[in-house]
Amino acid sequence: MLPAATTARANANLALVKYWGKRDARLNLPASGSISLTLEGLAVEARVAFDGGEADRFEIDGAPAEGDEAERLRHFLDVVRMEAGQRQRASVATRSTVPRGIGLASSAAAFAALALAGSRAAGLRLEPPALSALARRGSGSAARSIFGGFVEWHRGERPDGHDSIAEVLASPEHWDLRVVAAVTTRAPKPVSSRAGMARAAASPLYPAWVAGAEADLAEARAAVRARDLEALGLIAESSALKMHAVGLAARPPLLYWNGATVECMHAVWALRAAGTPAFVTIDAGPQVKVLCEPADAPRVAEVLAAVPGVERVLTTRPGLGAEVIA
Ligand code: 2P0
Repeated sequence: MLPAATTARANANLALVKYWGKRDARLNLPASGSISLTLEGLAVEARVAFDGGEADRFEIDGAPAEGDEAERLRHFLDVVRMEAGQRQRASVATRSTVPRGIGLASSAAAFAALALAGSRAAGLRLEPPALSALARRGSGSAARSIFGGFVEWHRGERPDGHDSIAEVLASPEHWDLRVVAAVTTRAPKPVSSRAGMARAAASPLYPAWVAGAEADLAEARAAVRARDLEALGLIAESSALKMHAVGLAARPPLLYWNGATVECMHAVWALRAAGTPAFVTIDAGPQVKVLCEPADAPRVAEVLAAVPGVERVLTTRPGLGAEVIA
């Protein structure tokens, strides 16, 4: 008899040293390691029950999932079933606490929550490293959202990926930073992260990107441990801009930014030149995230909100890892 439905919650994470490229696309094994900060309040809750029936059933924020989205969820459930050695079909419902359609709802939070809820509902009790490896199969960056605070996801060397798991670098309490996010569009992004990474791998700049990762990771690790905002901010900014440069040099080019994205960068750099330590990072989309001290967050938010094209500004802080909530 399988346990009843299980519900788990996981937060999104912001990469400070980016994951951008794979050494194995089927297993979501990264070409290099990455370091992230798990963010409070940008959560997905997932309820999973292996309750039999003819087929898996998926609901996302109250609406049935279809097409590629459903296929990706079904594939992930197959991975969970394989691990648990069982065949029952499941019903899955996810609910995002992030306002939908603002480009901050994250597959990392969703697959971390699904890995925890799904494995428990299938009768497995996985330790955090195994949970991280399972979440990675759904979405690479989900390996990091299993853990709270500052997290490193290791590239690993093994072809089976068992050593490509995330671990905690420092707890959320270690360093009370703020992340201020500027939403510059609500339109869905034209190129998914997965497709973007595949295109970037053919860029002439890709080998340099991969070759530089170890040095970036070492610098970021040391900055986190020392709570050195300037060191962490400069490496995070550099990692993000290098990631986007790889895409710019690809054919066809990959550019996730819009005009407001660029104006936000200039605004943050002007603020920094005037003495406020604030640092930009950008993921596979046009939103701008800024790292800063808690005391400076209101000023950073005000400056970003004044940039033409910025629709909304949100402030968040280090958050917890995945947990079972029901
Ligand atoms: C990151 N991103 O490190 C990087 C930076 C986006 C930009 O991880 O194909 O959804 O599922 O492994 O994890 C987004 O990619 O990609 C991502 P898959 P994922 O956060």
